[in-house]
Amino acid sequence: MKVMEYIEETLKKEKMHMTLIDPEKKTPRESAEIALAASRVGTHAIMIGGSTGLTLEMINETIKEIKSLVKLPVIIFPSGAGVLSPYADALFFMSLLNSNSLEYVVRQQVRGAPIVRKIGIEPIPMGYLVVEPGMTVGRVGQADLLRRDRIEDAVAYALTAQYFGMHLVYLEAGSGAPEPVPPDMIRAVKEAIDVPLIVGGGIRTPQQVKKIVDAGADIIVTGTIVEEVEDVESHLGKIIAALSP
Ligand code: 1GP
Repeated sequence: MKVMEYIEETLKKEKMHMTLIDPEKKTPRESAEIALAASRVGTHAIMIGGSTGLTLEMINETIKEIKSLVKLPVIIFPSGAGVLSPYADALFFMSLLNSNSLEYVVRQQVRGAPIVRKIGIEPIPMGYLVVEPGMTVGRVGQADLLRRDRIEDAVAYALTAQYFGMHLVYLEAGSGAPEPVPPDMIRAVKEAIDVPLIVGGGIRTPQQVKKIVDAGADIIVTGTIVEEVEDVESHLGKIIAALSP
């Protein structure tokens, strides 16, 4: 089954959680152990990415190690065209639609497209929208940050992603953000679009997950918490349990 089909089929039954791992912050073995712990408590997919300093070799080694321990789909969450690994199952073929730089809207994608074709991984077209404060990805991606109080802007960008034919919309507050994307913004975007909505950045507690899911997010992404906590299973278990009504 293709990864996008797996996402669509899973969303018919339940909300989803994806675990983001940054190969720059952990050894391949540590990353694989985090992925294994996350899989034991029900995460639905492993995303691999980071905003800075990643090499293809680090990504390849990390994905190989993860694949040796877990059966979940591994999806590349790319910072650019240089990180497209043949060992992954899929790639978020994404455009940072509210970037001021064409580099992140389309040029990296133009560089990556022939590589995607050559290595044969599944591209999943996704509109990526960076909301204040944006953190590293906002800065590196030269985002014209979506203001937290300008909900209509987020709705307009999300609709643009859908009308371009993108299969997913991702509302991103930035990794390590002090607060996740506001629930009112999530609610308004979800009401406007028909494609699944991913929300990530700054999600640390089950209470936040509940608010985000109640507002209409279909998929939540957490990264930082698995890097910081000792007991990934226990912490992530509570986060994932909060997805269910
Ligand atoms: C970043 O949305 C993801 O791209 C995850 O953010 O690291 O804050 O969980 P955190």
